[in-house]
Amino acid sequence: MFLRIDHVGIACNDLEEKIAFYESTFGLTVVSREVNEEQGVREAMLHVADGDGGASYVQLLEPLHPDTAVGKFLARRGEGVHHIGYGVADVAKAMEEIAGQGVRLVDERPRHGSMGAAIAFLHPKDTGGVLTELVQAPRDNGH
Ligand code: V0V
Ligand code: CO
Repeated sequence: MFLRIDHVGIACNDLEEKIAFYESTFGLTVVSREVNEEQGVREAMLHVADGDGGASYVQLLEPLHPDTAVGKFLARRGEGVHHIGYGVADVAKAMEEIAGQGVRLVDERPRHGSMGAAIAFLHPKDTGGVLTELVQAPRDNGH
């Protein structure tokens, strides 16, 4: 079902500071920056590698407000790994198959994600404490 790890989402307090760290320490390059009001984040994608199943990224996430998914996470746990995003060919199909196994979906329908992707989250309480995201990249993205 999964084609690749599309991205690892990392919660941070200061996006620009963390971008500078990832660029200077690991030599990664920012390929996209977006504000996603629906998800309550300002985020940047940094390219890590290209594989057979498509590219993989680190996604740095800064909350737009304290009362958002990432804002609450930061208040409770501090900075660190927030979610894993897996690449899938068909997000609606993957949602249906996974829900059929009894895993709760956070989203009833796919949402708008970074770089034109269609995304959906699975509830961390049903996935061993790991917030899990399904990512269907757009066709023109080389995936
Ligand atoms: C919360 N919990 C987590 C968690 N966030 N566990 C593991 N990883 C996380 N990231 C746990 C938390 O410790 C609580 O456990 C419980 O879930 C309820 O937490 P809460 O703070 O009361 O929060 P809720 O219930 O209001 O919301 C939790 C969910 C929410 C997961 C439903 O964060 C959500 O809807 N997330 C999906 C959207 C999202 O994260 N968007 C930002 C990334 P205890 O203490 O009760 O045991 S946007 C993105 O990735 C984009 C745009 C992209 O990739 O393109
Ligand atoms: Co994500």
